[in-house]
Amino acid sequence: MRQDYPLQPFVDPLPLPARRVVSDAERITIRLRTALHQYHRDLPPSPVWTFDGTVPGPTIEVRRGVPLEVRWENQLAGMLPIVVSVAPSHEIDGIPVQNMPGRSGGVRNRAAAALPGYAVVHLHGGLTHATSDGWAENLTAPGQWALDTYPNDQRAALLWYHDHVMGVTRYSVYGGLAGLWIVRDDRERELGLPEGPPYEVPLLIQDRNFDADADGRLTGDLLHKTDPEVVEAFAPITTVNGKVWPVLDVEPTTYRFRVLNGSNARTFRLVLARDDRVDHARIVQIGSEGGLFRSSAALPAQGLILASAERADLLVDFSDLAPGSELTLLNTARAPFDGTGADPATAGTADPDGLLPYPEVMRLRVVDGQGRDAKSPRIGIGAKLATDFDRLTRASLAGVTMRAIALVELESDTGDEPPMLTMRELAEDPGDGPDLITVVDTDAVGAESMRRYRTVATRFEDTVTFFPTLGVPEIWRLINLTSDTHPIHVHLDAFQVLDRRAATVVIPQGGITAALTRATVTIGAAPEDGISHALDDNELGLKDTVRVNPNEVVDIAVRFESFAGRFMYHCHILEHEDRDMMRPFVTMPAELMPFM
Ligand SMILES: [Cu+2]
Repeated sequence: MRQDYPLQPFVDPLPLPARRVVSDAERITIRLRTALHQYHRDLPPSPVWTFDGTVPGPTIEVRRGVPLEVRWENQLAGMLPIVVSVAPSHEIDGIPVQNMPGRSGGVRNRAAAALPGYAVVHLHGGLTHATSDGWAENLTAPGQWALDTYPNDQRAALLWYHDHVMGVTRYSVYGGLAGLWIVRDDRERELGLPEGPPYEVPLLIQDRNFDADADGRLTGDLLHKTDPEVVEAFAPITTVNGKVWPVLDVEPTTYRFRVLNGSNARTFRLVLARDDRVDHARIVQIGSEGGLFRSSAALPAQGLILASAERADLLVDFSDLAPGSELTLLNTARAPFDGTGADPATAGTADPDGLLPYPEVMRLRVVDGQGRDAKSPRIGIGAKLATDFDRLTRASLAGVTMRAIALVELESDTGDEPPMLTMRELAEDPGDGPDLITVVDTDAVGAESMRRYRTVATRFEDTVTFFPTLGVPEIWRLINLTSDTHPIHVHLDAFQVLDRRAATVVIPQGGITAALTRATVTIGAAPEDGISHALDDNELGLKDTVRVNPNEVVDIAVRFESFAGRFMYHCHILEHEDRDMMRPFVTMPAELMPFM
C-alpha cells in the first residue's frame, strides 16, 4: 500500500456504468433498492442505496424528443445504510480529523440512523413538467412507486438523476442514489463525437469517506462526517463511477469524457498532469451543463473547476502518446472552496489543512490498441460547435425584470447548531428603513445607481414571490453575503451567466437575523480578496448551475419556455440545500398573468 494512503490508488479499473439505450418511446422501471457495492478491491462491500442495484445507477441514453416514462419503484429496505457522525472538531498530528478516513469517533446521529428510505427522484438538467420534476416534498415510501414522464425534448447534454428528498438529500445521494442520463441529438452526430464505449467515458466524481473499526481498519461502511460547527461533509477519498482512485486504460486516440461532480459539497479543480507537468494542451472543452458550446474552449489556466452538479464535456487527445505513458487527474481545490486560486504546477501536493489530504482523482494509462486508426474528431480551440443559441448581452436584456437574491449565512442563536444557509428573496423598497440591503452599482459609462431591497422570503416554506412568465427573459441577481462559494442550481430551462462581478460587502453587527437582512453591497469595487471574479470561457454556454464566490454578484439570464408550474432553485451543496438554501418559483403562462 502506498504510504499514508488508506487504500492503494490506481489499482481498480474505472467501471463504466450499465447503459440503458432507449430508442423509442417506452416505459421503463427503475428500482430504488438496497445493495452491496465494493468501492475498492481492498474494502469490504458497502451497504448502499442504489438505482437498480448499482453505484452509480444505470446510464439512461436517449435521443432528443424521444419521451420516456420511468416507474420509480421504491424498494429501499431497512434504515439509512451509512454512518452519520457529528464529531467535535479536533486535530491529530495537525490534521483536521473531520477529513481523515475512518474515525467516526464522535456522536452518531441517531435520527439519521433511523431514517427509512423515503425518496423522490429529480432529473437534474431535464426539461420536465412540474409534476415529474421531483418536488422535494412529494415522496414515495418503501413499497410505493411514482410514474414520471420525461419528454427529453432538449439539446443533447449530460444530465443526471438523483434523490431530492426534503431535508436529507445529503444522506441519500451520499448513500448511492445517483445516475447519469444522456440526451443525444443530430448536431453531435454531425460533429462525429464519440457516442458510447470505448471512446466516450462518463466520469462521475464523488468524494467519500469510510468508517473504521476499533483497530483502525476501514469497514466499508460509508461515513458522512461533519463537526458541530461545519455543516458540510468534505470526504477525503475520491471515487469515480463508484471506485476509489481508479485507473482507465486509453488507446492513443481522442476520448470524450463526460465529467460530473456529484459530490455533496466538495468543489474540484481538476488538473491533468504527466511526468509531474501540467498537460492541458491535449484537452478541449466542448460543452457544459446545457450541452455544446457555441465554440470550443481551452481549459482555464488554473484547471477545470467543477462545483457540485457542474458538468464538462471534454475531448482529450492521447494520439501522440506511447503505450506505457501515464497521466494523473488531480484536484487542487481547497475545501471549503471560496474561489481562491492555485498554481496548477503545485497539483499533487497534499493540503490537509485545506481538507485535501489526497489530491489524486484517477489515473489514465496509455495502452496499444486500434484507437490509433479510429476516426476521431479533430476539434481545436475555438471551433464552431453550435448555432442554436446566441450569447446574451446586457444590452439585449435592457428593461427586463430583475429579481435579486441574497445568499446568507445565519449563525445559530444557541451556538450549538451549525449555521443555517438561506436564499433570501428581495423586493425593491423605496423607503429608507434600517433593515434593507443597499446595492450600489456602476453602469458601463460609470454612472452610479443605488437600489434598496427588503427581504420578502427567507425560508423554503415562505410564500412564493417569483412568478416568471413563460417565454419572457429575466435577470436573476445572486448576491453572496457569505464567505464560501455556492453553486446555485435552477430547475427547468438552462440559463446563461451574464457576468460575475466583484463586490464589497459590508454587514453591520446584527445585520442578519432570521427574518431581516441589512448589508451594503458595492458592485464593482474590488475587494482585496485576490480572487479572480471574471467568467471563464467555459462559463459562457448554457448552464444549470453557477458558482457564486464570496464578495461577488452574479447575474444570470433565465427564460422559462415550456412548462408552467412550481419548480425549485437552490444551492447544490447538499448540506446547504437540506438546511434551507432552497426556494420555490412558479412559471406562469402569459395569458394567465392578468388573472393572478
Ligand atoms: Cu451553498
